[in-house]
Amino acid sequence: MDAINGAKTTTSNNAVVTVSEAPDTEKPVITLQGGSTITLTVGDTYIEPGVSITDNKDSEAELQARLQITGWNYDTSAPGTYYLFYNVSDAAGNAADPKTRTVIVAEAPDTTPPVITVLGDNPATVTQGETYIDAGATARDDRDGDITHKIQTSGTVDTQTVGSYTITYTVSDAAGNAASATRTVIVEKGNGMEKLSVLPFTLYPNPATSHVRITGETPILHLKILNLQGALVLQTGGSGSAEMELLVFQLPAGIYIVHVFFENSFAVGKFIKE
Ligand SMILES: [Ca+2]
Ligand SMILES: [Ca+2]
Repeated sequence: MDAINGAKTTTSNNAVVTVSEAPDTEKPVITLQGGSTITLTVGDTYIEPGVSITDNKDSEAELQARLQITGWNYDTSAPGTYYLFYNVSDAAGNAADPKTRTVIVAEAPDTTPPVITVLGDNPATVTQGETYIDAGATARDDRDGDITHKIQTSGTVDTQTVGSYTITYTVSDAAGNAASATRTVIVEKGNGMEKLSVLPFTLYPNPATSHVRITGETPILHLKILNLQGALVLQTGGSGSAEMELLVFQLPAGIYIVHVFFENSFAVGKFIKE
């Protein structure tokens, strides 16, 4: 019996015997080529690796012609997980077990470093002996957004020494792309005088820890102490004498400006609280 050409008629002893082929009930088998999961990057072109199909009767070429691929439309413009479904039936109508391929379209890797914005003046200047307060920087990344909190700041400014200093800000995004920016800080020479006015008065000890004694030549009416931001931190009336002692132990360490009000005159001094 010829199994390939279906029914065959043979003649024997003048009798006609017709042998019918058993109906095809065997379904084709689909095998995915290229793996059941394919990973791409956004913007990549999907290339269908195809399938192989076997069947007990139909040729692969016939089955490939009847293969149906449905599901995903091959659009790789958006990241996501997509599915392709493979179906085929043989000529006798036996459907293969469908196969599914998963296509993962991954976001393109982050290769763009963050951008650091240095706030305030650059270069910044500070007078010798005064406190330098850095204005800081912000950082934004194309993927991570605001990553200001991840900025590392390095460098020091010795405000006691005239010169040029560099503050360096560095930051990396989650993918490890690094950025850095710098600020130049110039410590300028001050007037070199501890007392800003020419009115004679002394201020000691300086630096101070617990108290400051101020001695003028005329009675002191009252005193004000301001911080370098100009905020009044201490105020007191005078004692009627040319000498006063101020308790400063409660002040945070730093540099302070003293306004001394004498009769008919005014003077300004500066001291360091340790
Ligand atoms: Ca079949
Ligand atoms: Ca980035």
